[in-house]
Amino acid sequence: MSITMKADGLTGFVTLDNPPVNAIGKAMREGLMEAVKWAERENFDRVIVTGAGRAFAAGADAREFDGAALEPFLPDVCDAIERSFVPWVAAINGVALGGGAEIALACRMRIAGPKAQIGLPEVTLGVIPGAGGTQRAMRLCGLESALEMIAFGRPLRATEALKAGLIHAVEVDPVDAADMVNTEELQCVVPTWELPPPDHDEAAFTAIREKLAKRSPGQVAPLRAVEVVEQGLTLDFAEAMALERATFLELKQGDQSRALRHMFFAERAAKPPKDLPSAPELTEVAVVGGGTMGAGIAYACLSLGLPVTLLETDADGVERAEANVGKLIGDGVARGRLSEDGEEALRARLTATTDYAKAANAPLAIEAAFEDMEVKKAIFAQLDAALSPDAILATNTSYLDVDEIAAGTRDPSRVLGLHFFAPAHIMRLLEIVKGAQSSPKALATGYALGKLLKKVPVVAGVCDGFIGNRIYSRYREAADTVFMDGSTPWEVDEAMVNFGYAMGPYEVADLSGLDIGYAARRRQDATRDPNRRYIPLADRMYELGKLGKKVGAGWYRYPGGGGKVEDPIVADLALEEAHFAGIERTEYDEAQIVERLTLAMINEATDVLAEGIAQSAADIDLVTVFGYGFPRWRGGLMHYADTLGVPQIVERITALQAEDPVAWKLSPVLADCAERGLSLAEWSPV
Ligand code: T1G
Repeated sequence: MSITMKADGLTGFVTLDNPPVNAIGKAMREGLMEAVKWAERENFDRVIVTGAGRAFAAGADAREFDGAALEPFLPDVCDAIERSFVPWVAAINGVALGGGAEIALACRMRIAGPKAQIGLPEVTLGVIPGAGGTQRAMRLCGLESALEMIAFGRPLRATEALKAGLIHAVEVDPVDAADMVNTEELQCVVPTWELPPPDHDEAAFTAIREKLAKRSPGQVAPLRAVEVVEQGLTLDFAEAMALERATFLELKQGDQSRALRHMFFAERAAKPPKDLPSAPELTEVAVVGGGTMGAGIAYACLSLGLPVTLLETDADGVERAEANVGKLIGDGVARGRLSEDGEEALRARLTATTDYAKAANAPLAIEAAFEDMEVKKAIFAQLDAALSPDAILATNTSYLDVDEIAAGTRDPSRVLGLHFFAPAHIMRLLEIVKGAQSSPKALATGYALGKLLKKVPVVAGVCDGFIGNRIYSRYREAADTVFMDGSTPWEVDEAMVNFGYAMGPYEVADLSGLDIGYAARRRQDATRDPNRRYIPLADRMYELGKLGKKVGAGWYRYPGGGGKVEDPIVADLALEEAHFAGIERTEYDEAQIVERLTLAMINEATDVLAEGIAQSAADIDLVTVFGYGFPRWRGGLMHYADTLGVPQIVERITALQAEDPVAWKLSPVLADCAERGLSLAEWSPV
């Protein structure tokens, strides 16, 4: 499918028709080229182009980007539309993104429906607009709006686009409205390319570059897009278009675009397997525990219209739970996400109680109580008794054994883990932990909740830390090892921020609280490999009461006012411990820090893959990006590993074994990939 053409009097109707969102592939470009010729043959007084279904057009078909560009190229299609003597009117019925917006910008007029959006999100795929967006947008809406649109890729709503000058009108029925435009008026509209470019505005370019340095550090495409816009101001249109095209073609072959496209499609592939049964209708949800996580989960469900029974142990607990949810509602109102009515309706859907019978009809219960096995088993026994035998019982535990929890219930097949990430109503990752006996119906229910909450669902097997926390624990261990052997926490954090994380591991630990890591390490004492080097620095911090930001001091000091300062006492701690351990400390440079922390994660992640805890390398990419802040423009941990290349990784880990053969024991999957000449994305057990 590509486009349909229909004549009605002197009007030609062209409909972009490539379900589900009218991505613009070769066939559609050919169809549009044909439509231009058809309209001229028929000597129409206008062509009205619109989209079939819910979208106008989602942009160029990103699946074509891996191969060589195929003619007709989209910029040529846009030029043909724009220069035709038959004027085209874009009736923007839905999202017009990337190439979809560029087709609209090449039309003589643009009329949008009230729900339409127009955007140039190419940088989110690591490229720049490649069909005139960098040159046409600024001619229509001026430099500042165009730079903002292109550099950050945020689409404009119809009313915003009208205000910015990108479109001529917002109409309930844009096709009808386009049909009623006066022909003479239409003929008088100057084609976009003939409009003069805006004057150069140094302040605008300085401002956008400063914003990009803060919001998109490390990303190449946004800066290149700004460059092409700036150069376009002084080039003639054709030269500017050639520059834009060359830049687009160069970037689409680059690592960052490949990584961002990988993430785009991996996120959309995170769907329930086709053989899962349909899930029970989620008419309501029970949540056990109204603490930070429970309140966040409850609020997420409430916000999507689900009634929630929030179960607590006593009246105080109920009061605290209501207050915690109330705070989230208040935040929602303050941020304008909740209207007055919305707030009232949401509060009305919440029942906080100690009475489990109130949750009797819930098809799903999510336990989010204290991370203690006995506490959880007691709760599951109550849920078992109070809810229907068909109800699915989920635990939000972040590391406890889901199978052990399930074993305490009458029917372990209805138990699974649903591991949310704090803040539960914001973080998109949802680890669906599949117990040994979790039924397909239980899994389907987890997916259904994930879809409802717009989460990125990833199935994990049962082990300590499932996928994400297990990999993260190696990241933390490697960081503490580098700290012990030579660097400071702030040097480690700076290295990882420059690698692309929003925050380094020490600042993250200070935010989440050092007591969490301490409890995890104590839990692992009994099963830890006695031959594995143990770094005591985080324990020392705990013993010193340096629990992080919440107490004003952790790896950093927080003197008040929001900032953090390096703490020489912490740096000295490593000197002291290293001295006791007889360690000759080494000054690591940034590259060495990044290498150690990323290779430690990659090595552990390939074990996670080997053991079937994760079902694919792409799933590990989703977990690391959506749950732990791995830079999306590096494609997630395993995609990044494949850009390094398995042979290089094996060589470097082998070299590091000289420092510590236990910590750097090579994962069998890495060895297997090296032997079979496979990438991690290609690996599967033979
Ligand atoms: N290319 C290929 N497939 C696409 C696609 C695209 N641009 N957009 C969506 N799909 C697929 C998607 O993979 C999924 O497939 C299905 O459509 C539904 O998508 C020259 C170079 C439009 C807001 O960056 O933002 O134009 O999983 O699940 O939630 O300058 O899709 O069903 O098999 O996301 O309703 C610029 C990307 C491209 C927009 C709809 N365009 N798409 O969201 O559905 S580069 C974009 C989106 C470009 C030009 C440049 C969203 C959406 P499947 P979905 P949705």
